[in-house]
Amino acid sequence: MSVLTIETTPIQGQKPGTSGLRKTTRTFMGTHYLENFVASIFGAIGGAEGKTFVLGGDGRYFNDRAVQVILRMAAAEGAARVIVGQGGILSTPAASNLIRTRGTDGGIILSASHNPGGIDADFGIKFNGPNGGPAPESLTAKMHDLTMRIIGYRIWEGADVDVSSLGETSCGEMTVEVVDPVDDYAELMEELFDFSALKALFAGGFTMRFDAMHAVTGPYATEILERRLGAPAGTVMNGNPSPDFGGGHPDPNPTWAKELMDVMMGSDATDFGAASDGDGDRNMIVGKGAYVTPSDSLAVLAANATLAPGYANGLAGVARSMPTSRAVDRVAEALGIEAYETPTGWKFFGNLLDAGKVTLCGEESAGTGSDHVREKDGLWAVLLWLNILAARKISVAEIMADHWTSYGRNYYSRHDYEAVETDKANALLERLEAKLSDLPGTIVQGMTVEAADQFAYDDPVDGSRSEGQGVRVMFEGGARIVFRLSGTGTQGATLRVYLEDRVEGPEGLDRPADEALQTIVAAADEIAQIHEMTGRDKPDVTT
Ligand code: G16
Repeated sequence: MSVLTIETTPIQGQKPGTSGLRKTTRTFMGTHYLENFVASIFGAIGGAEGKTFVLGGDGRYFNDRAVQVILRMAAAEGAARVIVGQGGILSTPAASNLIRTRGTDGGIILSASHNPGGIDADFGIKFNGPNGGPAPESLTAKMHDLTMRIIGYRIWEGADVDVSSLGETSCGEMTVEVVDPVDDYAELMEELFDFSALKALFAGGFTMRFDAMHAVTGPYATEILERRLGAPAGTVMNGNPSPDFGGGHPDPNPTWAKELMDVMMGSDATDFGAASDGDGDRNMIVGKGAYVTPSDSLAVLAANATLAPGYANGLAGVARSMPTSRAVDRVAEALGIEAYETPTGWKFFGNLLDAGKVTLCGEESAGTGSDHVREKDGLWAVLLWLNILAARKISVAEIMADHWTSYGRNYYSRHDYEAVETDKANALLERLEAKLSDLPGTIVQGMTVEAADQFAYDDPVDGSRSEGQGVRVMFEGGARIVFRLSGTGTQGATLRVYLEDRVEGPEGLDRPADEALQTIVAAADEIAQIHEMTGRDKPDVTT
């Protein structure tokens, strides 16, 4: 075996964000870019010698080349075995599952999630630890530090490894095991959910559309929904994955999953609609004429989880990211379980899940999941919804109405201002932070500010502290606005404004969200002077 040592120099900006390192595809294709980061991953985890890893990605442009580079680097570093999804493909939750069930030393996942794919779009890479979850901040900081000091990396010189056929092959002295990307994951779903009830549901004429958005969940959804559960062919739409996601933006929200939304809001709506993103960890839920916000979805899943066999013994606790609406807190209160509030980023749920403090977690960014893996899981959320619908035998709209009657409603929306000049976005937040201490007691759009702060999180398991996680402005009566910059964008800065208002009921529970939130939207602009500071009249995306 011939191992080459290649000289390199540090490349600026290889700092992992909310979820790994995400940059434009062309950046990743640049000389030494991928290699420097992969070498830094191996360095940060104390080397690859004798270790076993999982490797796969969402199939976006450059996935295939990156897989070959990583295999050769792992071989050069003395890794014992790499388990690769056939064709280099693994959805993020399926990768997390394999890392756990095969007892590996972690895995490398190639994805920029919901960001578009293609040579002129985005690529990404992240490392998940032996628990199957995204590397914590302490580890990503080490990776970044190593990228700043790297002088060389090792790579095995040889032909491409054939990852198109199932079975074992090798790369130098390292074993490469090519596995079916769907099998293990589909089996896990069968353990968690009542597949007989779901089969009976579809056999009884229940209709649904699952929009795979030309992304990685196509084969997973087709196998589970159409083959194992007997949903009619055509239930899965846009089910053929493509390297540029059919030229689309694989983000399951009403803006980007418009094709599905049009179906669900039209006269031919099916009973249930759902979508998933580039790497299969996000989900969107929509009923006939009824869009369910991710925050409400988390609350409904928490309130009804025991209807699924995998959760029949109840929930240990729940967790949500700070900007996620507090709807699930009400459910936790009623169930008498703890509700944790973490910073944005699935990695923050890992410790809580590992310590058995929570069973379900979720985020406003269309992510929900449980302790079955250590990632959010799009299809899992869809199957839990289906299990609930099969058990309760009422529509999505009826479930929502019932939920709001029992727990009150947290009207919620997120406004995104994308590709804002970084300086302007930073200035907006700095200005806001500077006036935080003056805000309490002031009246904005007729509402009194109760408290305002910059969110910091003390991890109850390992005691680590994460600061600067978003500006919160809380109003008397339960309304709240959160401002933060996205950690996943690749162009300029994305300003996210999270808007929430609380209605106890019984009146006022069924208003259109944009109407119910008008005053909060105006308050956000008044407090942050979004228009003045960014020059933007309206958000680019509203979820
Ligand atoms: C990632 C993280 C999520 C986070 C989301 C949005 O999701 O895993 O925890 O909520 O990004 O983050 P931001 O607001 O910083 O852009 P994904 O699906 O992109 O991996």
